[in-house]
Amino acid sequence: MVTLTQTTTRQGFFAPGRFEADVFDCEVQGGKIPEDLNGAFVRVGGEFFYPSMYPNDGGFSVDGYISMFRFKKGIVDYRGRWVKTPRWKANRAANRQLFGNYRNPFFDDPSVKGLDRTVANTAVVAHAGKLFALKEDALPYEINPKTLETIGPWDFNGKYKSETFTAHPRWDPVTGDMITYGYEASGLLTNDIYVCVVDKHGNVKNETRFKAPYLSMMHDMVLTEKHLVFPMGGYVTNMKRLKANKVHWGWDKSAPGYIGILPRDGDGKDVRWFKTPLTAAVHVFGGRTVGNKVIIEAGLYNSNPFPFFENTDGSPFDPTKTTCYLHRQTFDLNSKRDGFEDEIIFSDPASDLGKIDDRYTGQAYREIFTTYADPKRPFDEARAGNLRGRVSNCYGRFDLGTKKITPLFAGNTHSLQESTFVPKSKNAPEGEGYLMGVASNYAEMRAELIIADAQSMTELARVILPFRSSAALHGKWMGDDELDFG
Ligand code: V55
Ligand code: FE
Repeated sequence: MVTLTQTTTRQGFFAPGRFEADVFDCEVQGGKIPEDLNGAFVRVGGEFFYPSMYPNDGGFSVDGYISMFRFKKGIVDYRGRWVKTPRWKANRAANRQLFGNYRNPFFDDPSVKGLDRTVANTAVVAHAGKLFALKEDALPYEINPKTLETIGPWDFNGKYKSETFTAHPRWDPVTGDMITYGYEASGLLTNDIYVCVVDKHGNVKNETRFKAPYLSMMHDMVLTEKHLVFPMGGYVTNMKRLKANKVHWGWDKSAPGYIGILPRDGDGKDVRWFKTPLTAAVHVFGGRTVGNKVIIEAGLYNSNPFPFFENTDGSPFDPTKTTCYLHRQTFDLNSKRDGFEDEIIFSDPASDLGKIDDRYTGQAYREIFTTYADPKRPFDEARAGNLRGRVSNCYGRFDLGTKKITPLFAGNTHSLQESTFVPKSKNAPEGEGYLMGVASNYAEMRAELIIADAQSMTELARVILPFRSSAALHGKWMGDDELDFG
């Protein structure tokens, strides 16, 4: 029996869904589905099966739920399944939550000691014909792309030598190599980072290790033609925290921020650390190496944006300090200093859910697709509730050359999730293709997939689901040439 605790973040539109779904030939409004879209928009996020064991657990322990909009010749089918990790299966067998707080194994039910605790709820990737659901505390979980049923963890034939794997690996667009890493690579509270290159056939071809200045979250990285760039800092953990039944990370605003730069043709000992007064880096969009300079672009918060990672000094969470701006950071590898240039290149608040056209990873790109909140747009509070100013109501194509943003407004009862870019063809110019993403329609209590022309940012069609699909986090377009969706 389940008792679902009603917290403010789990009510109304955000109440747990508790079902798996198949919807064939989905309703489409406003236009036709382009017939050259063949593949699937695959997303993963959290959907509570059993709520957390402890009240301070927060949003990152929610059971992973993978879903896809499968496009075939102008018809879209939807499918949603929980990621059936050992944790999910153990909970189902016991009919209750057996696992304690986020990345803290010490207060789990004794029956699950030693079991993989991951919920695989953060991101999806396709590589060498396999589909994976990812979370940074464990190995990738392989998923059957036809059924979305879970196959199990994948260690690359025993060749991947870390207990963890990032939610945000990158691809070399020239070689098709996947460049990936894991932090806390040797297990709980270890401070080593493992970097691994997997070739386009799925074979590990290169690896190295290094240590961070201190153990902190390293959620994302940048790949350039010559370097890997790892921002970190602010999030701290230790045995004392874990033994006190706290979630893995606390936020220490006095801790320095660091950016590690590793030459791709080098070894872990060649990493160079730059230092910064703290800003919270969660996602980084892209970057490039130009001569002796490494340049990255990212949406950076002034402070920790996650209320469930509490301040270590005991002060309350301050939502006014979490505004996100688009930054450009320039690191001079010739300089002897550990400082660097940091410029805000777009001074309206954005979100850190930005994407470039993946084919330009590591190269000079011109466009970033972001999700953002425009407070000047209308919001229908009578129909959609008291959420004015708290919804991401626009997608934007941000042009780094002109510094102009071309918006797409989702509607006056909507809030947008992350978008994905789909090139029109393999060789289409940068940014020519489609942008798609899911909008939560709070008035109609349903999810709507928006499909737009990525250049004009005009809407082409909207796929309507007859229910809420609340909490997906990261998603990706995966073409029929990448995966066999059946
Ligand atoms: C993030 C999300 C996670 C996580 C660590 O968005 C970092 C950042 C959904 O889980 O475990
Ligand atoms: Fe992420």
